Amino acid sequence: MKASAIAHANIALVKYWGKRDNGLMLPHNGSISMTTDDFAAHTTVEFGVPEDVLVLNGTQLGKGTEEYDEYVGNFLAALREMTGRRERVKIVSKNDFPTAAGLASSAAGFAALATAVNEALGLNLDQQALSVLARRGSGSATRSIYGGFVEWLRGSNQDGRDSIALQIAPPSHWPAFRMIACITSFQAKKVKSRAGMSQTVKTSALYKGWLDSVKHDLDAVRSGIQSRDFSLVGRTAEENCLKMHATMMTTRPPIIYWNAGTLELIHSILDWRDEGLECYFTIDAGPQVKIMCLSKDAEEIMKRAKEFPGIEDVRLARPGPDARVVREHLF
Ligand code: 2P0
Repeated sequence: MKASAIAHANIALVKYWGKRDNGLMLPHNGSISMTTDDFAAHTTVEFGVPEDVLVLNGTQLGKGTEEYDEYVGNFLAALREMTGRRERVKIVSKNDFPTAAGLASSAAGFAALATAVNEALGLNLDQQALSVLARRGSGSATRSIYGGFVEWLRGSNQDGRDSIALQIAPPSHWPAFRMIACITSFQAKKVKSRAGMSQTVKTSALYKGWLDSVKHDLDAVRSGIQSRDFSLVGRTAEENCLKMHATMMTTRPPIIYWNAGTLELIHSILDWRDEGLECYFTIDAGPQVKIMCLSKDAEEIMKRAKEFPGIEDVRLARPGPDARVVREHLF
C-alpha cells in the first residue's frame, strides 16, 4: 500500500479561470496546455498508517493549515467518497521549483498524488479516470496526467464525470515547441488561484466576455497544435492570457499578478517579435513570464532572457511525459 509517482507541471495555452462548482472542481470553461519536461513533483504515499500526514517540501502540514484543509483534505475526502476506502495515508511530496509562485505547483503535485494513490490502492483507474481524481485536488492537475498537448474538457454533466482530460498530441508530435520560463520573483503570490478565480467570477464585469471568447481560442489552439502552426498557437495563447489577466485586473478588489519585471519583459518580447524573432508570452497566476518559441530560436531567446535585468532565473521546457509511477520512495 505504498507507491510513488512523478508528474510535471503544465503551462496553459488556453487558460482555466473560474469554477461553476467549487465542491466538484468543475470549470466554467475548457482549457488546453502543454505538459513540460521540467518542473516535476515527486510524491510518495503509504496507506494504513495511524493518521493522515502531509509533508510538503520537508515541512509537515497538518489539519488547520490552508494547504491541508483546502487542498489535500478535500482531495482525500473525494478519494474516500469515490472508492469507499477509509485507510489513513502518509503523503510526502517535493517540487523542484518554487511552490505557489505561478508555476503550477498544485498541478504537478495532485497529478503525482492521484497517480501514486491509484498504484498504492490498486484502483486500476485509466488515465481519464485518473484525470477526474486529480481534478478533485486542483483543477489544473487534470491536465498533468497526460504528457504533450492536453485539453481539459469543460463537460456538462452535473456530477463532473465528463470533465476529463484528453491528449491532443503526444510530445513526439511537436518536439520543437519550447516554453522558456523567466522567473521574475521567487516570492509566493498574495492571492492564491482558488480564491482569486472565485472572486473574479463574482465581480469582474469582463468575465462574461472571457467565457464568450474561449470556444474560439480552444478551436484555434487545438487545430494549431494538430497542424503545428506555431504562429496560430502563439498568437492565440498570448491573446488568451491577456484576456484572462483583464478579468483578474477588473476583479474587486483587483488582482494584479504582474510586477515591474513582468511588464518590462512583455514590452521586450513584443519588440523582439517586431525584429523578426518569433516568440509569444503567456503568464499565469503569478509574475513569471513564459516565452513560447521554436527550438531554432530558443538559444537566442534564452540568452536575451538571462541578460534581462530583474530576471532571477530562466528555465527551458519542452513537451514532457505523462504522469508515471516510479520506484524511488521519499520515505
Ligand atoms: C491554468 N491557472 O489554466 C490557469 C491559468 C492559473 C492561471 O489553473 O482552485 O491551481 O486548484 O483548481 O488549478 C491555477 O488554478 O486552481 C490555474 P484550483 P489551480 O493553468
